[in-house]
Amino acid sequence: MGELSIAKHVDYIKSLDKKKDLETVLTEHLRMSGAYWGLTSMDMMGHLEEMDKEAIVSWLLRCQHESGGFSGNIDHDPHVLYTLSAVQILALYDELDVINKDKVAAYISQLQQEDGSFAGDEWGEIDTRFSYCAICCLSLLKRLEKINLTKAVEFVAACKNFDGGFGCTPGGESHAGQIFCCVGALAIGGGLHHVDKDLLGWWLCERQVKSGGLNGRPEKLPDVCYSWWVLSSLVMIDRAHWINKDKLKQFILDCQDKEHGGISDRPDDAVDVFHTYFGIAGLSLLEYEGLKPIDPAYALPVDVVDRIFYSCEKKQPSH
Ligand code: GRG
Ligand code: ZN
Repeated sequence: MGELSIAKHVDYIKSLDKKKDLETVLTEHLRMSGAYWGLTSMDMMGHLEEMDKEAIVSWLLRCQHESGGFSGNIDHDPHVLYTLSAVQILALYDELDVINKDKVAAYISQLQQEDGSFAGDEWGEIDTRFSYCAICCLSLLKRLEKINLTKAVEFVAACKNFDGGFGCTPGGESHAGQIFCCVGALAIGGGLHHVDKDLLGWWLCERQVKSGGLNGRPEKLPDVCYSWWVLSSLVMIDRAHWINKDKLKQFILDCQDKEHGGISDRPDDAVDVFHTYFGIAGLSLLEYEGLKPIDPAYALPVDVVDRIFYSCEKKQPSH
């Protein structure tokens, strides 16, 4: 089996900030999530301190709006997706106290709808991705009491399908990305009993194809990012041993650009920071040597999550 080229991936992520190519311009609006993917990768590889924390946190704070929500970049509109990424970055840096947590919580709670679902922003699109973002973010801020958690969990449970999977809204097709969001939201919100673990575990492990990679739905191509969406879900329902871990490890390693660093969706495709993060996060779940372990529900290194929930005097976690 090949090796993870950690030094190359560290250089690749460090180079991203300086790049001014087309891809950078096209993804400017989601820079907050890009920063979360890059910084979390650096932390898992043990190189977070090589990034300019002060500059990152001061840019991040300029992305916060009067409403309390964060946008993907300065002068863009706030969205719950970027609000979660901003909070995750602050959690990585142990700087959650620099924001007014009540204000962020107020932004998120006004996105909750009567049926328990969440809109992503003021335009009102509903999606279980936003339920996950809201629940994960409020849990990290220790402000879950600011929403109706019972209704939030019920809405996610209502998105469960006959095949054990979950979709964007009730009746929506099962997709591994939405399954991560729903299982993660249920895990954090105390609703994992709504999951049929054997049925969902079966559907998820059927996502592994011949090459060892995982796809997101039946008949689709494998893609490195599903190493996260599928495997984190399997870990949360205690069924990770139902896939061939060595073959998945090999598939991820085969997607590296060993010369310039970075990981792509499939072998020999162009690399990007999204797939670099999900490849490394997948390997972390597979307990790859030299990587920090990652929490499957919070999508943050376990030590970061432990610092938030266990480092105070309290004996019990508050999530
Ligand atoms: C903190 C990890 C973390 C996530 C935040 C945004 C979000 C919450 C979750 C996104 C979940 C999701 C829907 C992931 C899927 C992304 C993806 C690869 C979509 C592609 O879908 P298709 O149908 O591609 O275009 P396939 O693979 O089915 O051909
Ligand atoms: Zn992908």
